[in-house]
Amino acid sequence: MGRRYEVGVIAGDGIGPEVAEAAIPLIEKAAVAAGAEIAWTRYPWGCDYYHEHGRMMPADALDRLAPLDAIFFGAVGRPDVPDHVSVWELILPIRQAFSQYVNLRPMRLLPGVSTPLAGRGAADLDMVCVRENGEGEYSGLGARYDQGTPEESAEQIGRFTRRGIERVVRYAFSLAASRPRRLLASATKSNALQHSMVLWDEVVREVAADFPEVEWRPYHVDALAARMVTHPDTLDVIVASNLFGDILTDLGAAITGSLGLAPGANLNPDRTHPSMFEPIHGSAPDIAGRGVANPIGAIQAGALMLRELGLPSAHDALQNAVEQVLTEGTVRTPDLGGVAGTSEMAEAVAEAM
Ligand code: GGG
Repeated sequence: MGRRYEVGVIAGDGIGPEVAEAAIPLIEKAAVAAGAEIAWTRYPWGCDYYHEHGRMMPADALDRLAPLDAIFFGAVGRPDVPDHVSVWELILPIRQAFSQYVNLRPMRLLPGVSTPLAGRGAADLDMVCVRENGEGEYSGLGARYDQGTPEESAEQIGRFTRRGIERVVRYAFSLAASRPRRLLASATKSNALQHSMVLWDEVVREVAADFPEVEWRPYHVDALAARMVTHPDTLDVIVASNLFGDILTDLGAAITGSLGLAPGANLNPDRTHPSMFEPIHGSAPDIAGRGVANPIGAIQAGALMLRELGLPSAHDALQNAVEQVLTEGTVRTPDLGGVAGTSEMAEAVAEAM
């Protein structure tokens, strides 16, 4: 047996545990076939933990996660805990503390999956969003004032640093340079956000000078959202701030078939701390507990994890199996128009491996 990897699992809430537990045996199988071993440690953190302990994860959670090779995350949030509490006490602190400043979200139309954009040049839809993942609109800065009075107001500060923009934009340009089309779209809104997005545009222009081989242009984020629907075939790599990237990638998932298919990787490119891998969907309380959630987003997140851990053949085996099952089209979860359950879908992928 080759290298042993320590992976922490935070399955979280709602459909998180259902899709994470369906994906884990497949990730394990792919790793073992590549001669590696994964030791999984499960952390029961999330909304149940919150009700028992008054917090989403323990005070020493980050210390316990820090030595791991990777974190595999399910989903966070439930109607009985305010969303801003669950998200701000679990997933966002991990991203920030571990400098996971790149949120990589591929948006590719997989074989056998239909897009609501049929006939709009979407046949070869293959985009990837590099979302800034630690600052911007999700810096957590701001306050409520004069609560309960007619003068009540709230401020949410989007804090962008030159360093924070520069590192994620550089990652995005490098990625674009490595892809066949070498295109990069930068999501901005500098006509209205006259401080933060003007800095964003300046830094993008500076970094672009180091990548003359990449054809790039800025788009106001509203125009970019429209372009994703009208001309998705003209887009390749998209670099976006935290909030813009969050929104654009849900749109990207919708036009590539289903939110249930979409994977995400919260990357620490400097490898000073573990990266974290998750399906991009949330906890979906409306279908939680029914065993019908699509596990493909979690399985593809697992494939990204294997690639980042240095197991490209394991990534390919898992990814090819997913694509084979989708191409055959006989096993489909309800989000893809079928009747298969979570475990049936995962079993089909296992058989295809
Ligand atoms: N599987 C990830 C998840 O549960 N996401 C919930 C969510 O909305 N997170 C906020 C974010 O991605 O920024």
